[in-house]
Amino acid sequence: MAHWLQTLQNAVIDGDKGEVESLVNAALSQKQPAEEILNAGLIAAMKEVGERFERGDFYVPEMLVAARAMQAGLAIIKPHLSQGGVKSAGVVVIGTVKGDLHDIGKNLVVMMLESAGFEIVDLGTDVAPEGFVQAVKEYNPNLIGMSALLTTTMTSMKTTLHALQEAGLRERVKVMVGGAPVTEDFAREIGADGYAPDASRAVSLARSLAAG
Ligand code: B1M
Repeated sequence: MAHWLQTLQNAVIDGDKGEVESLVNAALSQKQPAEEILNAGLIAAMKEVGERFERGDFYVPEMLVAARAMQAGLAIIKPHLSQGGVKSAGVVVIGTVKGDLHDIGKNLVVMMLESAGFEIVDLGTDVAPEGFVQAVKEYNPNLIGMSALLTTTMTSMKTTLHALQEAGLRERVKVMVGGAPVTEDFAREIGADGYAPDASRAVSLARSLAAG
């Protein structure tokens, strides 16, 4: 692995926000591709953070500072991922489901969808089924996107789909789901319209769902 990537990963893992910011800026000024900084630098580092947490080498505070450092890096590369000036590809209401506070992956999906020309209504984290229902009434989106990072909160996706059905809104929107524990099978089982394993595939899925 290139030395600068290893250094960037270490800075995220150590939760050194200032160092992450200066390393991302330096990489961009050396014309390193934003996608490589994102995937091989920031995302790879968060994977390592998760593995350390699983092994018991890291606790919640370390995860939290690493997440803050990653978000700082994301904010810097955001404009470099955008193509800008694209006409609206559709409206997406998106949120992390009830009980779940993880938002880095969801924010990344938002960023990529924005770059692809979607208008986004971001409901944030810990969004109850009623929150999604209300947003469909208010914004009349083409799509709903739900993110979950915990096995315990995945079930809230099913509850939300049920709430949409109950409110008579299910036919009005397509629903896509994602997040580390979510699978294609799970998506099918709960009756979602699609599943994407990462942010770039979320864009192709959103395009095909919005077109259909
Ligand atoms: Co948490 N956490 N966490 N955590 N955390 C995980 C998810 C965990 C896997 C760590 C581990 O044990 N290895 C584990 C879950 C175990 C499980 O349920 N299977 C876990 C746990 C247990 C917890 C707590 C319960 C810990 C505790 O308190 N004891 C607690 C729960 C809090 C809550 O939500 N109620 C908790 C808390 C936290 C922090 C707050 C400290 C922090 C989150 C900060 C934040 O998000 N603002 C945190 C972090 C950082 C993680 C890890 C380390 C990293 C998550 C991340 O940001 N990944 C994570 C371990 C891991 O995932 N390796 C872990 C990077 C991100 C780019 O990837 O989110 O997967 P991801 O998103 C991807 C795809 O999944 C996909 O695209 C994204 C980009 O490619 N995607 C979608 C995501 N959403 C999508 C939606 C789509 C389509 C694609 O369509 C709509």
